[in-house]
Amino acid sequence: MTKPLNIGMIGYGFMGRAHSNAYAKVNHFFDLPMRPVLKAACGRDQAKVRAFADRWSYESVETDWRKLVERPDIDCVDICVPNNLHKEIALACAANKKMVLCEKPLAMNGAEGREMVEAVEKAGVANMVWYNYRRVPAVTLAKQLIDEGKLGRIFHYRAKFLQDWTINPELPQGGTALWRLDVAAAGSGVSGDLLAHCIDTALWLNGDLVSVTALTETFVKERKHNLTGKVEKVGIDDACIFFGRFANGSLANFESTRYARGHKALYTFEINGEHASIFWDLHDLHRLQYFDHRDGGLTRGWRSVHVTDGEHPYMANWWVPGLQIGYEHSFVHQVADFIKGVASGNLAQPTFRDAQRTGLVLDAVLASAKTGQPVDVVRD
Ligand code: SOE
Repeated sequence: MTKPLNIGMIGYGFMGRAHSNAYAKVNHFFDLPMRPVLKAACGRDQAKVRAFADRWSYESVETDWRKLVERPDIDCVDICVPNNLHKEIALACAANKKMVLCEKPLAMNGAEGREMVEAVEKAGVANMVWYNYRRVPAVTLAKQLIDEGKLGRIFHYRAKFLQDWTINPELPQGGTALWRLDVAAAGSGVSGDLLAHCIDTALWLNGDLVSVTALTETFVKERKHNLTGKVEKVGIDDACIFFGRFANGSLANFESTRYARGHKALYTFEINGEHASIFWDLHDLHRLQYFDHRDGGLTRGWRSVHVTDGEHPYMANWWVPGLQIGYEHSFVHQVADFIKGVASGNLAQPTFRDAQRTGLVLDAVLASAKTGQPVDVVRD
């Protein structure tokens, strides 16, 4: 029997939509012991949250997240609001024994993240952070190939996440759509928003980062603030570059920016090993580029694997071989894995504890950017 899993969604922006879509679709494609029920949507603006709830068929609305978290008919709370609210809501979820799914990055910094990990673990509630790119089938396949030892010893891990949407100096900071530019709401700039994805994938594929040396830049120093109407200092990093060392001895080379004209969401990573290399590109997300030096000499070269076959990760649940899926499916996969984890007692990753490792790398990156000196990553 499929049991209901009553979802309380806090926030109704881009991520509120991506997650709601995943809850609505997941049981159409995956055999699962639970079925998400869109019980309540929560947001401060009554008219907007009502419109969101109607569009996605949520049964009810709340305008105060505390009420939602306390409701006895909610099993699982999804936190899709700016980063400065994650901790308070997650702690309230733990206190009310609710399962909790949190948007990335987990927290404003490692200290907040630590409190959140402690709270959910002490309460014994299921928890997960939405680092969705792990569940793009081509990325999951990369993990499989690395774990099978196909690459051999890893020498290099190179990742970039490039965008170009904040170049205009007239763009304000703060408020509903632009909180990512406001340090008080976001905690950091591209490091927490974009590099966090690259770091999460890297720690998963290649293990811990032990030390980093970073540079950040804020190209536009002042912007009008939507909440105060005044021109205010910009506190976020517009661009962040770091290099570092992984525990396995390989070297890290990472870059993120919102000032790479022409690039909208160019997340790429390349891993170079002793025998083979892997390259992945979000703009072509259903392909994995693979080079194996052990291939026969004359035809040796990069293979572009179309990750759409039934034996590829997650693909047997979708269409027939050769037909590709996209960005939104990574969230569907994450919900499917979360439910399987809840049912088996073996929680799907990344849990809050896993995501905290990314938070601690971000702390080290931002600390290094202040001094230009290498900083060791703290281990909790
Ligand atoms: C920023 O533009 C953003 O939407 C991030 O917040 C997401 O995490 C990333 O996946 C796409 O870009």
